[in-house]
Amino acid sequence: MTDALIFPSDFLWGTATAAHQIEGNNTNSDWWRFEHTPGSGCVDASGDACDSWHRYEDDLDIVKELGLNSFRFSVEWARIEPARGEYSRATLEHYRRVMGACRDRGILPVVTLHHFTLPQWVAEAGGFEAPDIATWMGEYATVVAEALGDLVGLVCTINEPNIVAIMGYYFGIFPPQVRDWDRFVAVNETMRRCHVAMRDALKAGPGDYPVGLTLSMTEYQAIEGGEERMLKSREEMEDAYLRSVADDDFLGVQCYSRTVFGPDGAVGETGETTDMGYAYWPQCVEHTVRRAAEVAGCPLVVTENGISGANDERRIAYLDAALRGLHRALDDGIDCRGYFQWSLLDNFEWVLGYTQKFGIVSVDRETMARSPKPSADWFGTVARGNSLSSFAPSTN
Ligand code: GCO
Repeated sequence: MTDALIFPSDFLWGTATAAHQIEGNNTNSDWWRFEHTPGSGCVDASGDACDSWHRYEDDLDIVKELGLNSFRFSVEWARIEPARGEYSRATLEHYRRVMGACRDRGILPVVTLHHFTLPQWVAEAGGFEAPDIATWMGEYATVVAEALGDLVGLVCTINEPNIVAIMGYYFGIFPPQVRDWDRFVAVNETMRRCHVAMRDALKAGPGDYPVGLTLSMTEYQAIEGGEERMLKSREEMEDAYLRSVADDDFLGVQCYSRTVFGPDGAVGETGETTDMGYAYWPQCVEHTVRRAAEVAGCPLVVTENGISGANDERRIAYLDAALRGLHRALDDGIDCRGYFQWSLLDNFEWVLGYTQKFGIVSVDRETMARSPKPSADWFGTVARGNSLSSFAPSTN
């Protein structure tokens, strides 16, 4: 028996999703309104998504059958607090049922409180530029903690605050479609305040569970003359956040690829790319985990990693290479406690709609039938064995 690569005995193996991308009919959110706004650039409206609001037990049965020990999903602020100070007990009870269904299947619920979407009342009041946004998010976290704190396993306060900031306030692609570096920088500062308000609210509530934010990271690289622009972007998108989380229970590291900078900013890829146009770059996991460990200094969890594409063999090769890199980092003593593949299901990929396939399970857009791909079986084998064989798949 050749030496397999063994992961830590209590390592978390899961897949990640998000409410707006899988539940369906999140009609009170800013994204629902954005998707139906001419000029938004949205390819599709989210509509029924994967109907996971109703089919979450089907999803959890798959997670259990694969032998994964955890599942990352988000709860939806727009459903929980549809109007300022008005909380839906029915919605909170629904999420208790989802978490109970996780626990009944021996699955640790890893719950995100904010994953890109806002209630329309918050967006109308200025969103992440509203003076009271940190207070509102802290109060929202208090309500969630009181209702769900006894059932959650890990809590991610804000998913990729840096992406919400850059996509919404600098690139102008996400709501509110602003293109202003200074406002982008200010929103990042606000995001860190919101995270602290939510973290402290959660810690003050019932239950005892790790709390952290999840950060979009990339393997930053520079070609001749690109160093300055690369460092400026990395400081704003990563380092300012990494320096702020030292006292958190964990940091969620989320990465997909690399980003190469030239003198005028990011440059296009010349090698193999995924359907998102990202470089096929599984090396990003080892790189970002090592960098996060060095700068942040708190425990880590890889809370998102994967690729979009119809070629499931390449997905297996990517995941295998990514996990080998993660294992090298673990071998060097880096404290990473889990890996969540993005995503369980082919789902709503924001402005790109249903054109992207990140899932290890496909979803029939008409019938909503779930069909695990070979990558699901491969990933389940890795998770159940808590190990990688010593030989990589031939397609690496
Ligand atoms: C993100 C979000 C996910 C995306 C995934 C694929 O990291 O952008 O957390 O909602 O769907 O990353 O792009």
